[in-house]
Amino acid sequence: MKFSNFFSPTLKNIPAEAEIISHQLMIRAGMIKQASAGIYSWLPIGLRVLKNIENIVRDEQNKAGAVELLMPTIQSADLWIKSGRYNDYGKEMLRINDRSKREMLYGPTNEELITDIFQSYITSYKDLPKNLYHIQWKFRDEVRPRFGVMRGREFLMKDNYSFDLSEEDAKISYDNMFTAYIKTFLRLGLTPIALRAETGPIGGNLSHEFQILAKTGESTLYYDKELEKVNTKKIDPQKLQSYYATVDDLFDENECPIPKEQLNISRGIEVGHIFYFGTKYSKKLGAYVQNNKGKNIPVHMGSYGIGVSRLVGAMIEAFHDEKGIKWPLSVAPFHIVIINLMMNDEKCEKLSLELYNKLKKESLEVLYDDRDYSIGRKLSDNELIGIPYQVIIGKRDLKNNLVELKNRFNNESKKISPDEVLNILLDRVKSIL
Ligand code: 5CA
Repeated sequence: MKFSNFFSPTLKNIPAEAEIISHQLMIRAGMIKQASAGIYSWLPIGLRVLKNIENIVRDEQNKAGAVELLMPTIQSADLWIKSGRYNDYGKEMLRINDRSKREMLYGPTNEELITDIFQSYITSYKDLPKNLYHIQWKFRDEVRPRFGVMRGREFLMKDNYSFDLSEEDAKISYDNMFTAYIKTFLRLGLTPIALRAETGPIGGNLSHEFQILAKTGESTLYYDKELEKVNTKKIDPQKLQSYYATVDDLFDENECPIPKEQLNISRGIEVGHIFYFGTKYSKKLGAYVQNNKGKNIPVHMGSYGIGVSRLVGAMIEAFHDEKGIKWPLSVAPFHIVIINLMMNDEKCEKLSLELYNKLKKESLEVLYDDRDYSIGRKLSDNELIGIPYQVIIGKRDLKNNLVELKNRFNNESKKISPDEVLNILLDRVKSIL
């Protein structure tokens, strides 16, 4: 992609409405534009990152044995009236009337719809267990949308729903998702802490939140210090769940089972939340299967959510410096940016295009910054956007057959020959594809 043909509007000044760094950087780097309170357009750079994160989340779900489908954003109120949540959900639910005055809603979550799909087709224990998911936009009319995509009104969520014959089996599904969540967040380069949590409007009595440590997080976490040291290479969900770790709503100083010296209190961003709620929805919506004795029993269910669009903000909170964003290669909008500092120099232009074409041929995502802007503007824009590898081509160095290769993630840079640059990039970037 040539930058001159691309659309990536950067801003120099910090937007007044953005309180936290990730929100500021997302606006300044041209990732999102607010359409109305808590509702955003995703501009090209933002969309690329969102899709990359979505694909990692999807890949880990598929590896864990979950099966993808797609349910609509707009739902009929009927199933929600049956489950009893149409009134319970209150003002957070966006209610709409269609032209025939039928009551519709923009889905804040999908327990009802998926349970209805399940009960339409599955009637025997022989078809269990099942774990179905989708990645779809949700709408919650939050009282206080804030921090950009962190607490939006419209946001992208990955949500799955598990169906099992018994509580015992359902706990196996729960632990399987617990493990998949830890793997997903580690793969994104984040450090997740899993904590016991409130179940709220989803229901049930077993639930864990997955939080990323960040000073700007909205939740306060109370957890055993040991949790940060647990070896996550071999994830043991039972062991991780055995440590004391809880969110503020459930914390009681007088009932805390571990000594004060062992307790860490930190702020965090909730990036995932899992629930086991037994037969709450299956009984109301008729999701029964025949067991091996021919008896009809309601299935045991769990639901599991990851805030995909929230993760974009959470990752920026984790990966930035004073100049801008530092994307890990795995989710970066492009792998490499070639920055030609001298657009009117024939040699700079020739080499830039040559490298651009060679790297593109190897299926790498390359941006060629061919804009007719000042050197300062081009360099600062690229620091802000945070593409992990910068190849900086200038007239003076090129006389000595040198170009600069900068790693934006650790800010190390060196001047080497164009051939060496090519070898290094092919080696490093290809190894992660
Ligand atoms: N049905 C369940 C699990 S699928 C559910 O809806 N869980 S939830 O309410 O906890 O949401 C799941 C995840 O979506 C949260 O952990 C959070 O990361 C994300 N999320 C929730 N509300 C918002 C919001 N307003 N803006 C951005 N992300 C959100």
